[in-house]
Amino acid sequence: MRDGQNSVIYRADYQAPAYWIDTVDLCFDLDPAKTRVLNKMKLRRNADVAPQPLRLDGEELNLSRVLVNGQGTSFKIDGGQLVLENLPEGDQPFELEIFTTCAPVKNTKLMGLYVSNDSFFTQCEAEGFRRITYFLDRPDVMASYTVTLRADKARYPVLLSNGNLVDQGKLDDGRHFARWVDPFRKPSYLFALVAGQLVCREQRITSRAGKEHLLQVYVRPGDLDKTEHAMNALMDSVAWDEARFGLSLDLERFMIVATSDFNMGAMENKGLNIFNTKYVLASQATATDTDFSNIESVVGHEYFHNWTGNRVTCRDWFQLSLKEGLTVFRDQEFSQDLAGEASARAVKRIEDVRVLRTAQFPEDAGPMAHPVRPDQYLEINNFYTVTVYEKGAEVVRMMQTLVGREGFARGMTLYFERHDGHAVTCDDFAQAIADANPGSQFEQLLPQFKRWYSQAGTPRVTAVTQYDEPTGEYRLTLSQSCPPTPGQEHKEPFVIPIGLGLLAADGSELTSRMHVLTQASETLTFPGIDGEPVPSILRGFSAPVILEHAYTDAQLLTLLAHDTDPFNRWEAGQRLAVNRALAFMGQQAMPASDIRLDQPYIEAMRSILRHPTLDSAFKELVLTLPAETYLGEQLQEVDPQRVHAVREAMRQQLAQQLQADWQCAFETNSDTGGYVPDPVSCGRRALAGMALTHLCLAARSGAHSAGPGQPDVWPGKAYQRFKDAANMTDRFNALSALVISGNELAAPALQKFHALFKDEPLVLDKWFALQAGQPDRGGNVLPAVKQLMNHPDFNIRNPNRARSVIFSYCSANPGAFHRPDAAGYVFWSERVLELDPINPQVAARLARALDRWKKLVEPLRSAAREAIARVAAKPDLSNDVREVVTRALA
Ligand code: 0A1
Ligand code: ZN
Repeated sequence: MRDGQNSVIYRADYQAPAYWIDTVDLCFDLDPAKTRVLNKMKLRRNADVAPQPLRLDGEELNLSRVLVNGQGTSFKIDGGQLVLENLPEGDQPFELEIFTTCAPVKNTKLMGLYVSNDSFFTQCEAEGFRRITYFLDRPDVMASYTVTLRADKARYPVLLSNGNLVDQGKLDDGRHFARWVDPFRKPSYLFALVAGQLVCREQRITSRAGKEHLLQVYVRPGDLDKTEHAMNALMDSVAWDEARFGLSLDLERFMIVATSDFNMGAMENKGLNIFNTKYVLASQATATDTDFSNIESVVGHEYFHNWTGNRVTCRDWFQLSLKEGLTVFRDQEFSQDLAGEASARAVKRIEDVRVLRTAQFPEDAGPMAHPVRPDQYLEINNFYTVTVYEKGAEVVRMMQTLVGREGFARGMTLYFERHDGHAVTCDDFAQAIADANPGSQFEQLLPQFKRWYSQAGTPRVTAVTQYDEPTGEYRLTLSQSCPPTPGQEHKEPFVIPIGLGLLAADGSELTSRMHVLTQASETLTFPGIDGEPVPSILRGFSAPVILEHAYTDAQLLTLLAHDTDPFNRWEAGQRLAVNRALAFMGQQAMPASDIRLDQPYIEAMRSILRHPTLDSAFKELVLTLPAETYLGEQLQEVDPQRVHAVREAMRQQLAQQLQADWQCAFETNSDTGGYVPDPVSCGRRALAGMALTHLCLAARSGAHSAGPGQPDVWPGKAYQRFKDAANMTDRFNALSALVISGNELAAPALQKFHALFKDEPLVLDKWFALQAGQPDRGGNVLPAVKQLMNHPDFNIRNPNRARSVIFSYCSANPGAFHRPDAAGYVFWSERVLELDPINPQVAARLARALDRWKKLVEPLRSAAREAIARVAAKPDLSNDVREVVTRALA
């Protein structure tokens, strides 16, 4: 029988804990096969709750002894929980001592205490602590921790836990110990320990407040030269939180430790953040600009959790967005502030919105749709979602938009005044923002605004305009609706801040303002407008909604050329592309090779590419066609191979028609000098890489500049650049250009790349991912993926490696995955079932690759349903996978 609950948990059922745990004294004898854990706790009854037995959570533990106030006691194990009925009566504190063992080396789920590369790591969020010892493993039970670690000194020279090191020394038999005391009370999910052969980069800093702190980044020996960027990001994070929100580092020592076996990106354990190596290690030779930028935001994210998550935590897991939405918002703001210039901030904003629209919108329209504050779950690990994180961040962003930056900062201050040291709810946060802004529109609208927390689904805003020539009156009617989602048929109107502007036909700006839409439909009137204007609606993507407006091509071209709002300028280009893609897809009979892009569109793209003052990064975003998943979402019924073919054909057209312009873009952007991952040089490298891909694509068609009949120079140039590149961004972009264009030089380049980086796991992940994600040519990708799984460097137990091959194919390569012969789906179901007993969290993420199966055209739809049903039919599935497939079939 599986440990733990097998039934759905409801938010409405929340009850305060029957006991409090005040102190925890943990002693670990670390051994991979059998680690002994002695857990001494001081508990007391919660006087506000009716007397009841103590039920402590536990999972995969071997229990040896239980003592209450030093005496043996009776107990039972019920559904994995340790139940104690004969406890001292009254509200006097009592001592509970529990001795258990566990087997870290057998822990393939990477939850609780596990071994990676002969070092020990822990992961306790959300419910991993119960795999270490019996406990009230819920975030509203906050205790003070003392931790003693004992281990073989030669094998595990570094022993770390949360807080401050108070003692260390030698033991018998070559063992040693370290004792750590965390000065802050915390929930069990923030507990961490690390033990192993590690080295660290150190930095002493003095905060604005004049306090001294020690920052450390721990990695495996040999990786130290890849920690500078993470350390810089950490120092920037400390300075930023002080400057922007007045929040200082509250610990003498702050540690980051990297592990190559990790289910997610990173974890904010108090004072001892544990990171996936992917978000720590970077050198110009091994990491791309994107890696550098991700490291900056993940380091920031985890650091900012120290206040938003750790000092103030969640009452229960339904409130997850309280810490995650807010902390994503904070890391997005951090990255924008570091980017500096307005145009670089806009680029970051567009990138964030792109993630929201390509990943969160589909989630919100599919079987796993849930509110930012969910109402129920079977497995909480399934709710670390783009909805809780990214949509949650948009909800916080709208609050800031509505009360202004200063008003929002005041709200944050009030939030910490009220709730520091407590476990609270999303309502508490929203209330603090409102109360700090008395008399504001936000305060008045608070109850309605909170629907963003309770109602799932992406709202649609429809804009209809009317211009009355004789009077010069322009009317804009905005209407909102929200489609039904599982369990929520009917939706009430949201509070939707809508950034608005009007442009004259010549592109000059006539007016701009923020309108707050609260009704189902509202009409705004603009008097005295001379000539029909072009509306720029939802500027800056001021709300996470789908905007529907029947823009004409002419209007979109005006916006693309002139809008003062960079987001809407980019958006106009995307709309032009979406309209064309949809038109081509409507012409079912037309072979993709016959697709021709019209001159006005080509010219618009040319003028962006040739623009004398626009940033390279912005150009790259505009020239990037909307993602296949985004295009698929615009359709009633999706044939992913057709979507892929149409998008590829459009890209091929851009490659051919703009060949001279790509060449110019490449030449002016290809030399960025000494490597610095700043926004300007990153943008230039991105555009140069894009240009190279298009030039290689154009070469494929034979329409090359060298003239008919002559071999084209660009694949050769790409190969040369691949070989000579001084940084991974240029090298990988050149390699991708060859792979994407299907050039014969791709094979030798891939071989060389592997030989160069065979000892760099994170680079090998890129090598695997590039091949599993390559454009399909006659069904060649699935056999390649199967071969990659037989490669000696493949290991399904390592989440990064599994993601780089299996997810890159199933989740990120729709054109290759959705095969008419259903072989992609068969592969998917086999991998989900293979992964589930190893690591249910990773399996459940993979299971979501078929979330949108109901939208597929036949026969794909039936084949996908069958594959999901095959997974669902397997007895003894984890809760994680069971929840995903049951919802998919509902
Ligand atoms: N709180 C972390 C995310 C996280 C959640 C669960 C994990 O368990 C495998 C790990 C990390 C964050 O937001 O960064
Ligand atoms: Zn987080």
